[in-house]
Amino acid sequence: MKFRFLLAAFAASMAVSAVQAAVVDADGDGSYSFDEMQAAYADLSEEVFAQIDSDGNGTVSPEELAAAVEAGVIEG
Ligand SMILES: [Ca+2]
Ligand SMILES: [Ca+2]
Repeated sequence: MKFRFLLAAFAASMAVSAVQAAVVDADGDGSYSFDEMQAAYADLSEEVFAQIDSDGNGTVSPEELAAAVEAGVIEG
């Protein structure tokens, strides 16, 4: 049971680090702007970006990015 939990946590951390490798926070502000996202996803549209930016503050946090990948909105 505990092993299963550790395995799931490990898989989750792997997924997050893969996402962080795909998108580079070029200005180092801790979140991903449309330009930063588009550098990793060349065909990203503003509609999809707005969908990923679930709190609508204009930037994508690592959590929003991970959620979008998990939901299949974008590839990790
Ligand atoms: Ca940034
Ligand atoms: Ca946001």
